[in-house]
Amino acid sequence: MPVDATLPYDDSNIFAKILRGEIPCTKVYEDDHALAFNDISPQAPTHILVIPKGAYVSWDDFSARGSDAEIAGFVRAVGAVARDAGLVAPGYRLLANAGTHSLQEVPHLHVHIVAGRPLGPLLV
Ligand code: IU
Repeated sequence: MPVDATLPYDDSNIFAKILRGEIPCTKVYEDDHALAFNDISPQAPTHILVIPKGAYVSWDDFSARGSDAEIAGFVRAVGAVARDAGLVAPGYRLLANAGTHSLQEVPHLHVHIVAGRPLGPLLV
């Protein structure tokens, strides 16, 4: 069921548990501000999720409450993951769902990095 992204952050969500080390993930990157791991149900040959370490539901929540250091660190981390995965030349897509209409399922901000095949136009 899609999340109501207007609700306060709920630290029982699965990505909060991954951040606390309570649930394993296939980690591909970690620094002070971000953790990146392979999506459990990949939609493309490369499908990585990048999450901030802070407790934020969505991009708009992060941009409102996150510190400049957290935001800059997270944006840099997303780019580093794309570079480290060798995605710059073939190209990749970033996507972040927020709220009911987007079908956001996990109420902790996550940026999808999808790549590894031609992705087609972004039309829904
Ligand atoms: P969404 O943007 O909230 O719809 O995306 C959630 C993603 O989290 C989706 O692609 C799931 O496959 C992925 N995921 C995961 O990688 N590990 C999990 O334990 C769960 C969901 I639950």
